[in-house]
Amino acid sequence: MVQIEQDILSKNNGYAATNRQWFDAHGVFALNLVSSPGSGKTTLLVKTIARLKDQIAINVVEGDQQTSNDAERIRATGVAALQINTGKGCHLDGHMVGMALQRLQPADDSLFLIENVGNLVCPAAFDLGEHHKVAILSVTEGEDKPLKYPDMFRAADVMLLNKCDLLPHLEFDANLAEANARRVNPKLVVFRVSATSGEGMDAWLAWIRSGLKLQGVKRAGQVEALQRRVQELEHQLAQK
Ligand SMILES: Nc1nc2c(ncn2[C@@H]2O[C@H](COP(=O)(O)OP(=O)(O)O)[C@@H](O)[C@H]2O)c(=O)[nH]1
Ligand SMILES: [Mg+2]
Ligand SMILES: [Zn+2]
Repeated sequence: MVQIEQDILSKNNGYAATNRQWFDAHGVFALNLVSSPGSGKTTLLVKTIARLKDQIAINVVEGDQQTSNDAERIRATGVAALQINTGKGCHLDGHMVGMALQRLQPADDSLFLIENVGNLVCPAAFDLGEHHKVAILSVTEGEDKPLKYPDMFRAADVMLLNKCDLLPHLEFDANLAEANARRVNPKLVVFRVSATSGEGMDAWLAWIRSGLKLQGVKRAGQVEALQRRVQELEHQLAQK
């Protein structure tokens, strides 16, 4: 069993590495949204897209076991979305995202958003080639979820604490939830948001914009390094 698992994961990592190289070569910023079902991934994506789509080209991959409901919700915003149905599967993998890239053909310097299958367990183990996993925890799920599903909160670089508009009606302790998440991952960046009221969304959008800018700078750096290498080679040839 362990051997099979290792084989599957190492094959997946190969696909993921290819995806990441492609993203980096094109200045595309890729995020993988992971959470339990119903924490608000699709709602957050719709609101995020509505705020960014006039300035940034965006493509979306939607993962669910069945239905294309979420892709339809995304397409209603006017951006391209591809639905992947995993059937019995409970996560997206690197190969699926590679196929989606071929279909969607994202523009250079665009934003690529992946909504993973709602599941706090195995999407943590599957690299899709994204730059960051973004874990969504909603305030109706309990403060202890980062402790119960530590792999996911360790694999993520960002946590969106969603549905904060409901806090006045609940006994949820947002500080405790954040502390629990930081216990498993001290470097976690946390944004408290509400997809429905819009609170906290500015900071999340600013984080996306800066990640996208960094991708552009990295790509420019790659181009410069290549140009320098070509100059060096030409210089060497000229001396022969
Ligand atoms: N009160 C509140 N409800 C939300 C918020 N975000 C999402 N929801 C609701 O939570 C439910 C599940 O949202 P959805 O985006 O489909 O979650 P997903 O399964 O993670 O994609 C829907 O009924 C949403 O309207 C929020 O910030 N506040
Ligand atoms: Mg969804
Ligand atoms: Zn799975």
